[in-house]
Amino acid sequence: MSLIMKEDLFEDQRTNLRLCEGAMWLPGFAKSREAFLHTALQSIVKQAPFRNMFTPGGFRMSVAMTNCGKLGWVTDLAGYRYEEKDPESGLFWPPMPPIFLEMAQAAALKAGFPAFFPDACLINCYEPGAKMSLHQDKNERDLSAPIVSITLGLPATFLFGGLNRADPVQRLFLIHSDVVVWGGPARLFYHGIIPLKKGYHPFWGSARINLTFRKVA
Ligand code: MD6
Ligand code: FE
Repeated sequence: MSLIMKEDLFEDQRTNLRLCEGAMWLPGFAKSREAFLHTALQSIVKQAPFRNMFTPGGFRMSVAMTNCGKLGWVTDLAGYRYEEKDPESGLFWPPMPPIFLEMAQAAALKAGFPAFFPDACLINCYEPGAKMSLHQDKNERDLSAPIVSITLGLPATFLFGGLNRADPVQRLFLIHSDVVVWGGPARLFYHGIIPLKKGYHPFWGSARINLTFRKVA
């Protein structure tokens, strides 16, 4: 937390944007840490590979997922929930790497949430065509904490609505290293991702990786 990196000070031209009370878009915030994030992610995926889980309704999700941290988000025919162990391996989820935690806390602080202690990090992998329908994140017991969301690799159009599914949505074009912080009165707002377009990122290849940090328990 005490190490200030140059790239954090001389960020690109896009400026931080408050989307509404409680939600903030921090363009390029993860840039200076991308190599560390990449290395840490590779070791997580070795222990707990990406997999396409099933919704309670029996549909296979187009987004492949894994987790790190004390708790991991899972879904199957029994429902959505958090589990301490990876149901595929029976092992605890890999621990949250210090670089992940430091990044999430720095972003939360910037958005006005000074004491963020996430116990879960859901890692989403989108290949072209993968999407996330409008949903609310409401499986977390502690709704006072924000969610910190990081985009790596290919860009995606993020839909950001309101408290009701039918509320109008804003469309945000999130690119590599953008961070969105989401809490307070916006914590339960509907959101989603439109089908990913094909592309190639020199460092991350042909997929979009999204890390979302949550305080669950
Ligand atoms: C994604 N993100 O960006 C999906 N949820 O791929 C989410 O579902 C999400 O970005 C809560 C808060 C921020 C998010
Ligand atoms: Fe979500």
